Amino acid sequence: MTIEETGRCTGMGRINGWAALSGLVAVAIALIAAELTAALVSPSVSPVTAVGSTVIDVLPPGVKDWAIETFGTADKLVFLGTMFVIIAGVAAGAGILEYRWRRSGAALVLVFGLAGIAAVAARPQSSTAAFAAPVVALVLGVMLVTVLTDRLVAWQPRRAADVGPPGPVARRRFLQGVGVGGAAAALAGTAASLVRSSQSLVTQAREQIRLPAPDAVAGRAAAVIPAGADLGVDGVPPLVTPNDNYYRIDTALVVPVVDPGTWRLRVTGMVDREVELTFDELLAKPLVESYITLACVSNVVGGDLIGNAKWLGWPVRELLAMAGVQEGADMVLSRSVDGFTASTPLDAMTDDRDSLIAVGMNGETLPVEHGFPVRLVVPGLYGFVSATKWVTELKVTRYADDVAYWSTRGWSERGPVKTSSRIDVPRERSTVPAGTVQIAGYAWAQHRGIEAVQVRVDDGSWQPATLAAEISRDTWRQFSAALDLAPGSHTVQVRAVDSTGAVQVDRASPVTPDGATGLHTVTFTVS
Ligand SMILES: Nc1nc2c(c(=O)[nH]1)N[C@H]1C(S)=C(S)[C@@H](COP(=O)(O)O)O[C@H]1N2
Ligand SMILES: [Mo]
Repeated sequence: MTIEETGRCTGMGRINGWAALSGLVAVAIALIAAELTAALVSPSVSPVTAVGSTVIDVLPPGVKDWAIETFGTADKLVFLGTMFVIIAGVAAGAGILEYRWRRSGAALVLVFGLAGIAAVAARPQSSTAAFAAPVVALVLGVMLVTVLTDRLVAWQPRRAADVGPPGPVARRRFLQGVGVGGAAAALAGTAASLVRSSQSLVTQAREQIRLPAPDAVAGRAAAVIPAGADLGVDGVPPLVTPNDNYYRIDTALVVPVVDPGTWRLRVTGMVDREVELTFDELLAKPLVESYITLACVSNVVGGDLIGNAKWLGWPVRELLAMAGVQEGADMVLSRSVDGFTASTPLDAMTDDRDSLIAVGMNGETLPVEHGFPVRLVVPGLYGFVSATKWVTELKVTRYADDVAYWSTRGWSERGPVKTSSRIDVPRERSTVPAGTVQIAGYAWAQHRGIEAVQVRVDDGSWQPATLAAEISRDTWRQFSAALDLAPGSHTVQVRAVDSTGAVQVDRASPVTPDGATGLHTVTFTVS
């Protein structure tokens, strides 16, 4: 009996389809079972996120910068989507390979499984338990691609010698394998997401925290926002950014899960005595509440990677004083649970500014994506050199001895915020009615303060804008200017002057290595 006579042979294209499906189902079950395992035994590290995080860490800096600039806060979604497509491609490929050349597809899955184990090993948050998930993925993946291909070969033999049970029986066995596999994947996926949502254990812990009020000692409560701080121009984002709208930038593919009950902050390095602080001890300290505008170094001219919040925390300088900083130190390397580090000039953490070990944001416990339970906020510096979220260690050190995460990836080691300004209204390419046109937005030069804002229309002369009252020199400041403009197209520009008298740099330069310069320019039509 030849293969043709059995009527088994379908077109090669269709067989490839079935083979690809075997690979997809095998890898789907393997990865979903691994996610379930990770959710149960090591919530912060799963094979998929470990591989993703490792890729993010080793990606050429230019690619990351491009991704943040192009996709902004959606960068993680785009990244995960790309990963999904690549994994699906590899899985389908493994299925086809395994059908054509037995063991080759399984070998491919094995290699990816080993890569998963290596990635988990490379994650700073990994414990021994974290290895369970990639091992589960590897074993299941190799086994299932082999078993499903056995069944496919029995139904669609490649050689006469392969022929096993009669066609319809073999077909049923293969389809059953794929179907049961798909159902198992769906079930495991549901279980994993249920477990994940109970990781709301940390969310629950967060909700139960009652933050103390700032200390009653004079100077520890937040400044009262002066009446004239908000000019009330329509279309200008709120002076204090709601937590839900606050920009989020970090390298964490999944938000680190940190239990406040076991969280510790250690002060190490060039100190007289190492200090270890628990969350309860931190809450018992005399806390300060302060409005601070935090900006990302990746914020392009006119961009929105900037926000202003009322932060509650304990001054870093008081913790450093407890530890006793030694002669010769000039930097604090702060470290997060996920391995991210930032290098902050020691001065900025020992002078009188409100550099905070923050636990609260706008009257709420720190949201998880903004660093729960504890993060740093330092007035005057870009986030990448100061605002470590999920912070667990402050190492007092020297720039000569230690380098932070971004400084090894093309960014500078220091990052004072550059004097900048942004026009929020009118919007680019909008049309506004004839008459008096309101130009309004924000200017910022954290810790120096804004002294003046000027606008100009159609390359005319600079004219002073109205400045809103300032909350403090650590926050952004609104401006507005009412201009009479003739109908037609107009271009408006803005520039700020900081309290040292320095005028905002008008020459355009990119965000790397230490923040963009240039003037925000908006073109609109008066009708
Ligand atoms: N652990 C950790 N902390 C981090 C980062 C990070 O990648 N990981 N990114 C920093 C950068 S670049 C910025 S701009 C701020 C952003 O803080 P936000 O997301 O709360 O706005 O966090 C900083 N803290
Ligand atoms: Mo940033």
